[in-house]
Amino acid sequence: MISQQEVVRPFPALTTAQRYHLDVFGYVVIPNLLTPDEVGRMKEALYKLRAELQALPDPKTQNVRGAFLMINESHHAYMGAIAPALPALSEYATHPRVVGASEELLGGRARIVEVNAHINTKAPSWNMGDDGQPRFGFHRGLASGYGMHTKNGLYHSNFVKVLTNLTDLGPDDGGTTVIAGSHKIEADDADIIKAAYEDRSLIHQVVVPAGSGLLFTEALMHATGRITSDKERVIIISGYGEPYFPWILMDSHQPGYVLDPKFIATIPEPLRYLFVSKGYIQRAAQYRKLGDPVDPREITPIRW
Ligand SMILES: O=C(O)CCC(=O)C(=O)O
Repeated sequence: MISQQEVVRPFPALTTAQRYHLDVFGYVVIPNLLTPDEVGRMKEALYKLRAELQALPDPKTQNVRGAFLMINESHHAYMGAIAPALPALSEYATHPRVVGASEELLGGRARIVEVNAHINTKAPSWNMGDDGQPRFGFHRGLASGYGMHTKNGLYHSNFVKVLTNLTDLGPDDGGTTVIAGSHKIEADDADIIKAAYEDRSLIHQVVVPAGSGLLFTEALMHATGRITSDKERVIIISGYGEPYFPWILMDSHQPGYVLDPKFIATIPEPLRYLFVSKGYIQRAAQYRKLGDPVDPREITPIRW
């Protein structure tokens, strides 16, 4: 069981239908994961952080309270390690509904391993196939069959993400694309991508209102979607692993980065376990059955 000294989060976090969808396709969209107020505060924080980062003399090698720019182009800012930079961003990664969703797929206690965000608009050019259809940068952080197990017939993964769109995503607004069911296919990635381009119904795209969360296992092949509208897309992503996972540094030009002890000192005690590992075997395994009802509690997040 998960200790009561830790922040309360919903379990099960998904309805039976959402859990079924997650198992079949490797992802599920959770509507209203964030409230409109949370969406507004987190979006404002991302704009503030982008401005601070872009004002640095050398944004490629310098950071703002640990956060740094991985892509800095006029149509695309990709910010990494953002959780410690501003309270609203720490709030995202530790939000009970976000963490609860990740823990359901992990099958136990989560640890934050990365927190990133994209602010992007239509790209000046896009890779198109010979068939005239767009290509995507499909990738995954786990090989299929690795880091997974089943319990009560349900799929669990030791590296999962919750990606929440802070702007509405219509069909032309670049919602994340995934290759449905690829988390279970132990074939070459290139062959899976080939299959998806041959039959585009295998490629699912997120088309949802702001505040919706995409929960997926990193064994699922996924990619940024193509924006063809004039709208800006803002998304925030947190990655969770088993408690013994490290905080992942996603950029080699900032070697040796670790969480700042000054930031660690500000973490509210019930959220500490999400950032700071207590040891190796701290999974606190927790499993549902498919038919178990979703936890109905409204849990108030801790404000930073
Ligand atoms: O930009 C997106 O929609 C997908 C982000 C992504 O590929 C990732 O988090 O690995």
